[in-house]
Amino acid sequence: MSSKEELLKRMVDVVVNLNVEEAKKIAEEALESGISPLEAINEGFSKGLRRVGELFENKEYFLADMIMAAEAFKAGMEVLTPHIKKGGKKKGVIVIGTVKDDIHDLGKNIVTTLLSSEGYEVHDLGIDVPAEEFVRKAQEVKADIVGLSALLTTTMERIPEVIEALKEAGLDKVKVIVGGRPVTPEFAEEVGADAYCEDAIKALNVVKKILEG
Ligand code: B12
Repeated sequence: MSSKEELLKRMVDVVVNLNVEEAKKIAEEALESGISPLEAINEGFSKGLRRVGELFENKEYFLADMIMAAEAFKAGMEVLTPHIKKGGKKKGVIVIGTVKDDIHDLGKNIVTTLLSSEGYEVHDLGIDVPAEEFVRKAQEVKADIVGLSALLTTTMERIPEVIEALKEAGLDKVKVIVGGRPVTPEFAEEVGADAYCEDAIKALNVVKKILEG
């Protein structure tokens, strides 16, 4: 195994082992060794959380473990995020948030960070955001795109509600991009979203395509 692969594997492991302190250390090590922050997030820490999700599903991990894993992830992210390079002038306006009744925000935050760092004006409404709030903010800031995150099978049903509310408010031109674990490209298409993004890099490419052609 190359030293890079080994570092990325250790990043997966610190999250699975719920080790907050080690997460910070390994994030620093990764940066020092020249691994890009995005690669570290996608191939390291995020994979660790995915594994934790599986362990939770198999009842090997409990809610408290999932909370600690999220803490380890956040600790690593704090080290990595400032190193995501900033660039570009304002290119478009995006409103993003996690749908109502859903409090997962780690993935959405990565998308927000990446899009902001690329020069998009991103308004992050946070978690548990009702449809009306997406509409209100999109009107206020004249959003080009609304991004919706849903991590639960129960809350992905909120996505069509937001799309409907945007239409009712006459915001037909606003593009809707969606992401989160249970969401699929088929679901996105079925409910009338403009794009499904499996990760933050895909989100950036999709946003670029929508706004810059
Ligand atoms: C960490 C975690 C938590 C943390 C969340 C902490 C936080 N601040 O976010 C805590 C402990 C709070 C939590 C709580 C719960 N969780 Co939880 N959680 C997870 C876990 C392990 C990881 C999620 C995560 O952050 N992944 C890492 C990020 C980087 O990936 P991501 O979210 O997929 O995001 C990427 C893409 O999806 C995409 N993306 C995401 N959002 C968006 C938005 C846009 C606009 C775009 C373009 C792209 C995009 O880009 C992101 C970056 O690459 C998942 C397992 C999993 N595989 O997802 C379970 C999971 C989602 N949770 C689950 C459950 C059941 C719960 C609880 C109901 C548990 C409980 N009994 O209370 C509660 C629900 C609380 C609520 N009302 O929301 C289940 C859902 C099952 C289901 N079918 O619905 C999962 C799948 C675990 C499992 N396998 O059972 N959870």
